[in-house]
Amino acid sequence: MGKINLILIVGVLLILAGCMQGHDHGSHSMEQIKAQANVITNPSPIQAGELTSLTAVFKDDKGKPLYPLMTHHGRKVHMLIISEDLGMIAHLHPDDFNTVSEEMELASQYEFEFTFPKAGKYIVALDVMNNEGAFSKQFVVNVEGAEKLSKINKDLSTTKIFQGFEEQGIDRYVDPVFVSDSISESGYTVKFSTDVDHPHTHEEVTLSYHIEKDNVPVTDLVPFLDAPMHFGIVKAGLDGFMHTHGGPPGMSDQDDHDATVPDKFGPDLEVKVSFPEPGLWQIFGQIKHENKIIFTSFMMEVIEGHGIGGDDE
Ligand SMILES: [Cu+2]
Repeated sequence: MGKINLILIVGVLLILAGCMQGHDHGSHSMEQIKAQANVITNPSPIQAGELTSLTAVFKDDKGKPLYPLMTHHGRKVHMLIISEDLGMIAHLHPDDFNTVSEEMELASQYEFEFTFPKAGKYIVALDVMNNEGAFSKQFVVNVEGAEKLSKINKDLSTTKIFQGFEEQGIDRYVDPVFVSDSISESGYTVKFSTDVDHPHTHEEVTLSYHIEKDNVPVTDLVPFLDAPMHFGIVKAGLDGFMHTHGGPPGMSDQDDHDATVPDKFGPDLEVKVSFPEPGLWQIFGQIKHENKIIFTSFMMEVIEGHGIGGDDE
């Protein structure tokens, strides 16, 4: 009897964990399916500066390989890696490294490669979708090595210059991007603003971006992986994460896979989000201009709201 109760409790806890993940997609969350994911790294533990293979394994709620996965935003499996100092991001897909074979798809096992630059903690966030809905899962991995990640540099500035990185194949850029190092003369000036001065938790906030190059508004941004703008939004401490998409004003709801994506747009972009937890959040954005991929990064402080937590619809 006691054993059965324990199993029930564990079951309920797992379902609760699943529900919490359902809120990871911000204000416009898609239907979240029940599934499981795991990441196997080689070497394990991961060593800084050493090429690491990461294998993501997806299972349905019955423990069978999660198959077939649907292409969303140009790829079947998306991985974002962000360092605990909030200074580094990478956005990877299995197809960036190898042709995804039918065997891999049937087993729902997908391989990635990455060299973690320094020792410390990183969030590894996975996103997949099938015809029933979306599934998101995050892991925090610990990387060993002599050179450690630095502390978070709290920087609430709202105008920054970001470099464009030449794509390595169409919509492919697999190297770590250090946002603090990306200030350069030839960069893009990005102005960040929000429609509320002090965002509260569970409150819809519009984050707006204005992009210029050499003092001229950029009006010919192009979609990157089937969305005008991609976002990886992570909380200091790596205990909160959202992966979402934005677009030109009026077309910012880009999480629906039937959303219209314009061919050319700019200089203004926005995304609507709702933060589940108070704290310091880093908002990484990704846009594309010509053959360059631009990673933006701004910091925001979110304060506890008055509403009842939990439901951010
Ligand atoms: Cu992706």
